[in-house]
Amino acid sequence: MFKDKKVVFSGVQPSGDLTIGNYLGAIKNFKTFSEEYYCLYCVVNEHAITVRQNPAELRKRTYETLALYMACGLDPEKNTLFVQSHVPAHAELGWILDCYTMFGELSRMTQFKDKSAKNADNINAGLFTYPSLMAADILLYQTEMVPVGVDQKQHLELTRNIAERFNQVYGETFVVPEGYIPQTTAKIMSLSEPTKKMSKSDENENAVVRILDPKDVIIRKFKRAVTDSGSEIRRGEGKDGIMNLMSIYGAFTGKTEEEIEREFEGKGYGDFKMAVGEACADALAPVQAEFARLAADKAYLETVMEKGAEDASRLAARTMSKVRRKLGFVELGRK
Ligand code: AQP
Repeated sequence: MFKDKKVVFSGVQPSGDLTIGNYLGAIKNFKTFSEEYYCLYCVVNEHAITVRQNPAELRKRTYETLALYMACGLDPEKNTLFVQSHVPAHAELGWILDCYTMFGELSRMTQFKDKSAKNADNINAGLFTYPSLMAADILLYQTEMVPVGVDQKQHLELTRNIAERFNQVYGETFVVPEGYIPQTTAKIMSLSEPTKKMSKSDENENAVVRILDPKDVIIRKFKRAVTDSGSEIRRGEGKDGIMNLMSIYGAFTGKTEEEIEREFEGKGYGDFKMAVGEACADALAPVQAEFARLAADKAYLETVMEKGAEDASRLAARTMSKVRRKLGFVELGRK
C-alpha cells in the first residue's frame, strides 16, 4: 500500500501496434481505478524482446504505447505511467523470482507453448521465464489488483504462487495480488479465426483491428470478418464469429447481448458487420485524435516517462530493500 491507497499495476508490451483486444481487454479499464487506487501502468519493453524486435520499431512503439495510454484517458498526474527498462529493479527482482519459480510450472504455461510454436527458431530462455519477470513487475509494487485480459490469468495465478512461496519461506514480503478480468471483453477473438485470440503480432492484418486503424480500414476488416453459414445475429453453438462481433459491438455501444439480438432481428450479417465497424470506428475516433496530438510531442512524452520512472523507482526501492534483507544480500550504506 502506498499513500494509504491500494495498488493497481498492469502493462502492455510494445510488440506491435495495439489492437482492440488490448484496448477492450485491458487499457480501457485502467482509468476506472485511477481515483480509488494508486495506479502504475507500464510499457513492458523487456517482455517484448522475448520475441525478436526491430530496435527502431521497438523505440517508436514505446513512445506510442505511452501516448496511447494517455489518449485512452490515463492522466499522468493521477497515474504513474512508465517504461519497464527505466526501472532496473524489475530485472533484478525478475532474476530473484526465477529462483523461486519451478521449471515444471513454467513448462505448463500455454503462452510459452503458443509462442514457442510461433517462433520455433528463437525459443530463448527469456520466453520461458517471462512469467517470473511478470511476477516481478507486479510484486515489486505490492500490487493488490491487476487488470488484464483472460490470456494472462495463468501467469497471474503463477504470480500468486510465487508470492505465497516466497512469503512462506521468508515471512510476509509480498502482497498476493488479485486479477481483474472484464466479463464480456476478456478475450476478443481474431476476425479471421474466431476461435483464436486477436493478437497484435498476428501476421494476418485482416485478423486484427488496431486502435489506430483509420475508419475505412476498420470497416473493411469487419466486413471481411469470418462468421458462419447461418444468417441470424444470435448467440449459439458454432457461432464464435458472430458472438465475437457481438461482444465487440456491446463493448463499444454499451448494449447487452439481448439488446443486440433484438436490434438485428430480421437483419443480415452484412448490416450487422457494418454496424460493428461504425461503432468501433466512432468510439476510437477521439482516442485517435488525442493520440495524434500526444505522439507528436516527444519531449513531453519523455517528461512523463522520467517522472513515471522516478516515482516507480522510489516505490520499487522499498520492496527491493526488504527482499534483499530477507534473502541475506549485504546492503551497503545502511547504518
Ligand atoms: N484479444 C484480447 N482480448 C482481450 N484482452 C487482450 N489482451 C491481449 N489480447 C487480448 C490483453 O492486453 C494486455 C496487454 O497484452 P500484452 O501486450 O501484454 O501481450 P499479449 O497478452 O501477448 O497481447 P497480444 O496482443 O497477443 O500481443 P503479442 O501478439 O505480442 O503476444 C493484457 O492484459 C492482455 O491480457
